Amino acid sequence: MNNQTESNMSTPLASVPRQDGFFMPAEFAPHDKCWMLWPEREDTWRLQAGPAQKAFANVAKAINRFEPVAVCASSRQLEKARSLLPADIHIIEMESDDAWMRDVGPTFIVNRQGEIRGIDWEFNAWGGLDGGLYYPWERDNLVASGVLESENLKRYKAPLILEGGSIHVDGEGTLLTTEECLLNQNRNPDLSKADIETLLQEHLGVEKIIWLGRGCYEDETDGHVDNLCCFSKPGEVILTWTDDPSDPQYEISQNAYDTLRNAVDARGRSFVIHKLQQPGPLYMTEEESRGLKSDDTSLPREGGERLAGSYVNFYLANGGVVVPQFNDPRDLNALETLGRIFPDRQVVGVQSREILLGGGNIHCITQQQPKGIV
Ligand code: KQY
Repeated sequence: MNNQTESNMSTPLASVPRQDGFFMPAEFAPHDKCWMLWPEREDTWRLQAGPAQKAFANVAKAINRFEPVAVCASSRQLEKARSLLPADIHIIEMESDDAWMRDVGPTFIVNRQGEIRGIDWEFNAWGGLDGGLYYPWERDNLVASGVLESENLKRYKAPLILEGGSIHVDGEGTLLTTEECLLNQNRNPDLSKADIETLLQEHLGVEKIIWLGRGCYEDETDGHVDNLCCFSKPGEVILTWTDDPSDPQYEISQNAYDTLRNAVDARGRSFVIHKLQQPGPLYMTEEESRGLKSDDTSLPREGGERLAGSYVNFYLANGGVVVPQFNDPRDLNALETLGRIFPDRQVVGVQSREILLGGGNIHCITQQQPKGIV
């Protein structure tokens, strides 16, 4: 059980990870396990979160084929989570404000001696009172330390508001992010671009930061990179794509493509860029919106709104790729394309529209804990 409060949190380390020899490995490096949270918020998840809970359970089961999964659930949801998850998935009692482990969980870092530690970023619900998605978010802000405590891992507290979905690394010194998110005035208004680069370098052990412009069209996170573009291996990236010039996503993806084509990574390599055709466009239906509880502490979700659907929001498990599926004509193309990009991994699709309705997808609800490197 984990009942994290600010008063019982362990003291963070006084140093910074790079100075201690720690860096963030890529998602495609081997994992020890995958962390998730259990959805229950009725203004994010329709119909008392029932359909989302089934979708989260299906994601957990798909990942569990490749690596162990730990799911954190509130005391009110322990029984429900247990009834929908197989016995070999570990359930841990933990409070949170919603279920986005990528964004509220720790970023795990490793050193060359096989030790693992975690970074506890500051979290403000994707923008605080200036465009954030709900209020309050204190319980979310305690999840990273709760996870690290339950694993008995040392913690660095980073002086930066940052969600895990806003960064991707190649494990060889390069980081991908978007200006729309990390330079947004609703995250770290007092820090310059250079200050943010320095904090990323000191905490993640990266040398080179590739700044893409905007994230996916209508992405409510202010353009998280994990919905737009990710590494498939050092020197190779996958970018969400559309060939329809009348779609606002066209210009965004084109722009990211041009930036990537003209960039080199930390080791001086030019990028191989794989284009992954987006689904849809997809929209929330009136019926889906009616299933949500409305509340003045969170963003209203209306029928007819465009959803930021993207197949790039997949999770790389040990030997597997767990990919969003939307019952869309492009689903199969996404599975085949990813199968060609990752010939040594098994590609598994999971229906995830219910997760998308909450504003994210499979990558956003998961967080890999790497194996120590020795
Ligand atoms: O992109 C992600 N990493 C998270 C999406 C969060 C959406 C909140 N409603």
